[in-house]
Amino acid sequence: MSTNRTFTMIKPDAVANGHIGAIINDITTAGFKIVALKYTKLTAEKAGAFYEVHKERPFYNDLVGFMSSGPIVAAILEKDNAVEEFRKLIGATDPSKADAGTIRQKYAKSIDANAVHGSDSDENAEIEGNFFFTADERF
Ligand code: YYY
Ligand code: MG
Repeated sequence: MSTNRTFTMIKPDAVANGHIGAIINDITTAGFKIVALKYTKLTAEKAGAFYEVHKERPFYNDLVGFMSSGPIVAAILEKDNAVEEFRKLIGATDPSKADAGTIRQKYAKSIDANAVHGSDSDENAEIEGNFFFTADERF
């Protein structure tokens, strides 16, 4: 059974390049409702914990460094079939392979600085949303 929520971050590259407003507009225009929203910056420790599942991968240290390099926007989004629908909206991990019109195709420059995160399962959406938001910060 799929739930109707997913978790996203607008990553440091997209924030630094001034794309917060455009990306949030794409997300809401696609029919997602924002049920939690936060502008914050991850410490290296927090970024490392968030991406713990990738800790054996060769890109892990660079990923943690990048994700803690500047502010991000975290959000919980609601829509039917949210996880899958949001992965479609953001496009492939490598922006050079992302379909035209997807957020990564429009706003990302490289696979390591790829503008946005999107949860890959209902279970991870729940875990990741709880990582950033307390019960009184989501509606
Ligand atoms: O879920 P998604 O973000 O599309 O990709 P993951 O395979 O979960 O990797 C997480 C994150 O790691 C990715 O968004 C960028 C970075 N990364 C990388 O820098 N180099 C790779 N070859 C693969 C992933
Ligand atoms: Mg992933």
